[in-house]
Amino acid sequence: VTQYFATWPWQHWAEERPSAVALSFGAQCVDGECIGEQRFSWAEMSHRVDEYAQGLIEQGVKRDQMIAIVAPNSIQVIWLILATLRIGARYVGLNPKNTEIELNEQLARLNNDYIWYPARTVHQFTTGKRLHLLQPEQPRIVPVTWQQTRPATLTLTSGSTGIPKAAVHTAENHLASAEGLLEMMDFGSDDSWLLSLPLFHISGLAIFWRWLYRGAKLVVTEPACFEHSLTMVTHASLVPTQLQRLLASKQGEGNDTLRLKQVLLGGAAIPVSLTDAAERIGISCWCGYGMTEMGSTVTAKKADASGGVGTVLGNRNFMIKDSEVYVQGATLCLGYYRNKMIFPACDGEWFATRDLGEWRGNELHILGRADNMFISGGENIQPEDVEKVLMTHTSVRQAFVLPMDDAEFGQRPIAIVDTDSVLSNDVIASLESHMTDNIVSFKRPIRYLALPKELATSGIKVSRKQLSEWLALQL
Ligand code: 4YB
Repeated sequence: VTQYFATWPWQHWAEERPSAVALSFGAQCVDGECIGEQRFSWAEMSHRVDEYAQGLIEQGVKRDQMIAIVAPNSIQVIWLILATLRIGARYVGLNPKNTEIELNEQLARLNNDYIWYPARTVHQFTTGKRLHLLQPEQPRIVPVTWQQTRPATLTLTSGSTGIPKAAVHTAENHLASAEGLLEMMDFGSDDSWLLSLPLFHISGLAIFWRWLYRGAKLVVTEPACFEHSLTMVTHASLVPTQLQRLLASKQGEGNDTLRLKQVLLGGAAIPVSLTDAAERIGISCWCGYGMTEMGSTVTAKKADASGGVGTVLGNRNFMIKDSEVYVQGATLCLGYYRNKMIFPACDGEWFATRDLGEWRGNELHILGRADNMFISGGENIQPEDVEKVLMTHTSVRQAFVLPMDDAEFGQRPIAIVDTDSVLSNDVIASLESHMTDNIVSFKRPIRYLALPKELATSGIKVSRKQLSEWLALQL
């Protein structure tokens, strides 16, 4: 077992490189100019974390208690997570876009001791005492030492049931994840990673831990300056739709304004056409495959002409059994938190991802999720298989295929698409002819519907469960 740090990672960097910039936040773009950027060095940051940690202690927070945060990314959330770790408490982030009812259900299951949310929040929360980000009245030493095996974070992940599970990770899990990824991808201590994904999702949390692991710079900006902030960093993590939007907005321009060296993609199938287009304007893409339980990325590669997700990173293992991907390693969570206990995430030594995979051309290929498969007229349809073909149509930005009950076939495929222009009859005809040319008849969608806006943007991933509930109302 690797002992990653002898003390809190930020204290380590504060000793090693006290004046190096650790954090940048608050930058806004006004008329193409970057104003208001604030910075903290590792030394300043380390001092601040101790203060906020004392502030939490003064409000009664104890070791091993749980602090829930319901907020979009912000500098406050970064301080709170650091302070939470500093006092040996546990952080869980919730998606503020959930409804008040959903959030209160999730909180009730977590049974969090404390809660923090921004002042402007309109929701009323029913679990946990409200916390504030405070500096202490009297400076005192925080009597907690760094222990990398202590449960540190809980990350909600929605399974097929829709009831999210809370994966518990230690700092050791997260640092092992960072270490393995950064063996493959260059991320030096002078580099900066944009906090481009939410801290309530593993993809955002993984950025946080890579930053601490390397002692590099973390850049936190308002969602409104997202595009501009990409010009201020060397690294970013993006889901494919974010990269697609970025490219669409840059159409015709080169990448002169982007310092961005490397983008790590993941979370969903990554079209080769997308990484090709990014590479053409000078953005190096990495394709990753991962999941919450494994502390994010499991396999990765530099983007190339094949649609695979590369090979396994250090500190993880994987195998394919009966077409399903199984994973294990030092990054695997301790288990799921329920009723004040932690239940193992797997039966034996391997975590069953429920993803279907294939080892081909010396790399892993993800074929889709086992739970998504359905049968139409006796033939198996893997929706992701059909979606991949839909996505090769030039005007399709995102595509989902879902089953619709059918008296004759049992179920038949329906497509829900996000297209560049309105989904007119002409566009549908063009999609149909594209499918006729490229996929066997039983897999061709029998209807096309436009992806509703509210579902396209409600989170980092479109939820199939929500899509199918929406679909049921359309037919
Ligand atoms: C995939 C997939 C792929 C996941 N092809 N299906 O740091 C990172 O690794 C990162 C960088 C940028 C964007 C996202 C990430 C992530 O962490 C993503 C991790 C994630 O999505 N976790 S999850 O628990 O919400 O979902 C996991 C599931 O997502 C997997 O089991 C797959 O079904 C799917 N998935 N990467 C195809 N490249």
